[in-house]
Amino acid sequence: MIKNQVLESWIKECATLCQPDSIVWIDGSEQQRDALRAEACATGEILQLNPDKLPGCYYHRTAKNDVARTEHLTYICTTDKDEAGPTNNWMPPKEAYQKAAEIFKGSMRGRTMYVIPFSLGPVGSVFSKIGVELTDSIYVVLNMLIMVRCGNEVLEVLGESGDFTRCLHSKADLDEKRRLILHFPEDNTIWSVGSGYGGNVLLSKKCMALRIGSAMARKEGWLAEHMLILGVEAPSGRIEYVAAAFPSACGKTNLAMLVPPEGLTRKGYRIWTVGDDIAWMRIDTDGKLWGINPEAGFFGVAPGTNTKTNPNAMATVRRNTIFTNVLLRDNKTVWWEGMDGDPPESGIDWKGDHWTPDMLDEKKKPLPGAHPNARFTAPFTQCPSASFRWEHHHGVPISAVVFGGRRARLAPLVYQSYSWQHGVFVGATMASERTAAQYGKLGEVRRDPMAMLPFCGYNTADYFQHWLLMGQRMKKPPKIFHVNWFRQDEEGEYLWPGYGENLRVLEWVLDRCRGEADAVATPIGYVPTPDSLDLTGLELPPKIIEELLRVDRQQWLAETDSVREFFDQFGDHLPHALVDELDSLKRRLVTG
Ligand code: OXD
Ligand code: MN
Repeated sequence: MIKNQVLESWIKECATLCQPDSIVWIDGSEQQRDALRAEACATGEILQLNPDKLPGCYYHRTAKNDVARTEHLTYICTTDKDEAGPTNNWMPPKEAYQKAAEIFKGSMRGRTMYVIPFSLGPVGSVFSKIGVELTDSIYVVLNMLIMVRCGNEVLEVLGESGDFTRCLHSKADLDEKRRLILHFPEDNTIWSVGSGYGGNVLLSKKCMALRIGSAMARKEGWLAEHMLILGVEAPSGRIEYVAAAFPSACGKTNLAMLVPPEGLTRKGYRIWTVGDDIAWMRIDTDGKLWGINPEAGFFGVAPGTNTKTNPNAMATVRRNTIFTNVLLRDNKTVWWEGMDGDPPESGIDWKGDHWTPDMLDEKKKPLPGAHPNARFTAPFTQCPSASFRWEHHHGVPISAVVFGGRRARLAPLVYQSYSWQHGVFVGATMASERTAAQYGKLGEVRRDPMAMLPFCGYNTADYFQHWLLMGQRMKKPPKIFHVNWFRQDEEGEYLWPGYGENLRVLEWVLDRCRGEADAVATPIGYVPTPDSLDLTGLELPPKIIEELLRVDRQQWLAETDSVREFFDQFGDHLPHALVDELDSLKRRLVTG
């Protein structure tokens, strides 16, 4: 095996700090994986599920205080505070290393330190980056073996001198007061301590592929985005690809795995999933944008997933899947709120307590059996709609970029930006309103530019500038659109049926990219003419369609004030081009 001296001495350094009893290299073999599963079953860290009904599936519960990403404990650690920008938590690197080292010190005593070499992207592709995660959690190892390409083949590509992202993780004592998720873009390093929850500890995902990835992408001239990628196959056999960004909890995984409604399936439409969460995109020699999904698995939210909302996800998780914080049924299968059929008569809930469906919480609401952020970790290749180009070292050409938010009134079903620069403005001002089911005040608008607010590894205003520059470097940039599946009527009823029907909107988007669909120019962008959307088989009264496509000038004028307020926090870093776009929008709203 080739030795990489930098890697070896970094492992030594981390071992001196954490003091594990032993060090085990993850080689990517099935034998080693099976042995680790057996060991974790023996300690109770995971539990094997019913092998007849869920072959190769395992169950895990996190600590009760450790069930989601902890944004308030997540930091970008750069020498200069300005570099992290106003929307990130910041800590100077020296202080961050010192604070975390106190927690890491001796944290692996009595434990094994696993060394996981991994590749984000197909091993050896120009798109790909190598990381190495050191962790004291077998659960993390087993998840990483699904989520990314791991093992010896990655070390071969790393070679003697190759660079890699240094990812150090220890569960330590899982004390929330001793939990930190630290990113050091200047050192290509991530330190995560005190958590065992996926988003905080599968360091390839949000930490490397997005936070460190976005900082690398800026330096090297590419894009690391919180986006799904899907291919739409038309009846002619032509496949075109869309990259789409939505804030968390807006149905990104569902859209990525969309099953066309019956009418469109009969016509010959088909969706190919390339990725459901992260896209890395580069400009190729043809002057176009090409993208890959750097991951190899899905880490999806289980509650709400069923054969109507996402039949492909249900098929994906039937085998070789790790379920975290769902309800464990008496027959050693799993259940979650919003799954098909009736709830089981009893089971063990995500906290490990006996559960029956009639139980109430302290607010007299039904006691959930699964945590609302319960997850499945499943191999990408098990998805029935998995794209045959997923492993392609060159990725797929991106025809359209789609931004989406959850807006009850403001945004129409879909609109197209006037230019790349206008599209960047649309992405930068993306927002969602909180629904009754969410934390915070009902209707409150949360801006989440490009769905990257919690994931941008540097100053978000500089990130906008990077997007603008990327557009200037492309001969044929993708067209940029905005969608809103969540528009409501006066009674709060959704106007658009969503799910599979969203393909009708994607059809319009791709037709526009080819210059083949009609639209009307409005102050906010091009909106479909009612008959340019293919709505055959969908009984939507014309009045509803009109309402879905309506642009209300007064509401949009109020929106421009809120955008200005949002922009103000970035001071001098905000690109002038975005202020120009805001001024132009306002002018079009007043005079257009
Ligand atoms: C996720 C998220 O877990 O966006 O993918 O929160
Ligand atoms: Mn995500």
